[in-house]
Amino acid sequence: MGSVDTSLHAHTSGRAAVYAEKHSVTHPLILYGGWFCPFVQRAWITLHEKNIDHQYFEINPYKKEAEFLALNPRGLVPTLAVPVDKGSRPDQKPLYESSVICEYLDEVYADESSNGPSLYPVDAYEKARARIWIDHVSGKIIPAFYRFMQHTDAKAYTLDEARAELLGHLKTFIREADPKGPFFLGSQFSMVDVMLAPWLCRLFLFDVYKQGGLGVPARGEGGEDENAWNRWRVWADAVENRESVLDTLSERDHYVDAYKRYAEDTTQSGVAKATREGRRLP
Ligand SMILES: N[C@@H](CCC(=O)N[C@@H](CS)C(=O)NCC(=O)O)C(=O)O
Repeated sequence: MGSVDTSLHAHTSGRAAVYAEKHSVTHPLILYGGWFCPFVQRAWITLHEKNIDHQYFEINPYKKEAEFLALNPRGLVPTLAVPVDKGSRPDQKPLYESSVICEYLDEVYADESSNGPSLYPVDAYEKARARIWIDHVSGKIIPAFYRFMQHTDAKAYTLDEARAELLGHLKTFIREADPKGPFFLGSQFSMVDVMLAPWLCRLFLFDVYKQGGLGVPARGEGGEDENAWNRWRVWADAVENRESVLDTLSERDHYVDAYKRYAEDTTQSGVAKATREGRRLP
């Protein structure tokens, strides 16, 4: 994979280090993660929200150890090792794909007294509608995030086009949010919020790395989009300050270091390569 992505800070830091340490003891439910990875943070937030006992195991997915590949042939984090009772011998089976992991955790850990409410609405229509916006996050917002982050002068599209694409998808998203808020579905934090939260926490990187920054207009300067951006600020503030989000974040400077290779478009990560080649993200 080259030295590019293996020079990452090796461990969680800040509040994520505290949370990881609390979950460092051997447990049959194991989350294999990388502190920098937004897909991992989705799974981590879900574990935290639902108060699920587990072990967090930090790995560098760019160094594909045989043991890790045996669990997840795709060699990606997050990977979840799930306990399965095979008669007398407890065993583990792997699960991967962040959205699949989150859905699984929500479904299996459903004891309201210890796990709290489901992260999905109970009503079938509302649940299906939540999935539309989860799909919008994964299929539209996230690919646009990487196209913007990996923009260089060598691209066939301009920086302004990349920025407009991301902002357009964010506006479409927030216009569908419950107007009262603060979360997407209203007063309850839900899976829609979980799915976008990690990238929300990384939006500051556009101000660090891209000329003109993220480009969300300041209050009062949103023109015809003023209401949408005001609603965006309410959502962003509520999600960024959610305990489960704060507890799964490392130090800002470490993200700045980790995303330099994305901003310069030199990283060899699967996500970056797919973005470069115009393919669907892994
Ligand atoms: N679709 C996957 C994406 C996971 C992913 O791309 N993880 C990255 C880290 S952020 C990874 O493991 N990369 C290793 C590689 O690209 O070789 C998910 O949602 O879980």
